[in-house]
Amino acid sequence: MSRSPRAPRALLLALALLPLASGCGAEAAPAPVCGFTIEESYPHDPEAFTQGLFFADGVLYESTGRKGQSRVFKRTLQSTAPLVEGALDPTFFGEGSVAWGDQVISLTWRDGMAYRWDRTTLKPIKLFPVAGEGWGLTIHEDTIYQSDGSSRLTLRDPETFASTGTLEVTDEGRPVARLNELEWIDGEIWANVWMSERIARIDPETGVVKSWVDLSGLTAKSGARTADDVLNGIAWDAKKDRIFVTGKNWDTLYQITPDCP
Ligand SMILES: [Ca+2]
Repeated sequence: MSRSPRAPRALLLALALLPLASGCGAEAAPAPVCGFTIEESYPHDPEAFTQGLFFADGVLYESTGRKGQSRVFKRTLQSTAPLVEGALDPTFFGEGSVAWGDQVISLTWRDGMAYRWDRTTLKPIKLFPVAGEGWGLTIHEDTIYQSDGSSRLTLRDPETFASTGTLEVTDEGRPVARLNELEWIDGEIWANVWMSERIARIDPETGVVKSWVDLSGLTAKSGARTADDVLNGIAWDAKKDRIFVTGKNWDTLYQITPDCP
């Protein structure tokens, strides 16, 4: 009887690779996918092409896109009517926004400019250049996190808007691209992924996705009319620990609770 000399060699190779393979697998396991519960539903302006959303001062702040329709405004949970609003230059396409001190800072998509607004009146204070694409913004203490449609978040100094670092976001060891609207929620960065119904819950130290919130079905439920009408808004009321989500031109804003802790 003759045995193929290749078999033992292949077996040895497989055995040699086994610890490495299992080690990698353990480190890069896919993040769990969780469902959600709708706690409350509130109205959302179906004409608002939502690009930024956050909750502060007891109200919602929203920033919207599209040239000629881009604005930042405050509204209550119960009504879509703006309490106060500011309009961007009509040639600009508005994007994400964040509050810092007595200001609101908002991005434009590909116009290379960003705004500082008076937090109370939403009158523009300053227009300043920012390189690259602007997508989402959120803030924790003195660090602003900005997305640009890639898998990498840029950390910024809120006073100067200078970059202070980057955070590569990964799941299963692979980059998670198209990160869009952001929210700092209780020690995590939440980011919805453009053109999907998923929100990544990101470890802000490592960039690793800890879990996914799968909001499947919410877009259709929200009166989305076109393929552009995607999930794109996450806000957190830190005082009452309430999480809100909405989307571009959705007719509803939802308070949700993820099924994962
Ligand atoms: Ca947000």
